[in-house]
Amino acid sequence: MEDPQAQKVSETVTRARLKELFTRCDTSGDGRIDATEFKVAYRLFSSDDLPLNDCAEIIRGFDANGSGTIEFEEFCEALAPFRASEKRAKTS
Ligand SMILES: [Ca+2]
Repeated sequence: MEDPQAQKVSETVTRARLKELFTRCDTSGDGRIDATEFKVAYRLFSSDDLPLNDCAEIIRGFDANGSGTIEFEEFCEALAPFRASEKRAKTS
């Protein structure tokens, strides 16, 4: 049985890291990542230049509420698969 306290702490740390990442992407600081900000962030993390249309397409895939931008909660959802694999890597 997992220690619920430890689990809660690691969850908080992960969200804090996600928030930090999100803030870095959200250069305008309005709490949303639009296609232009995504393009800049993508180039920063992958050093690939993605066309703005492709950025908008990717955002549409994550954009659960149809706002055309990625909000923090959507950002967390989008990165959930990576968080899961991070957890697996730690326990194995
Ligand atoms: Ca923004």
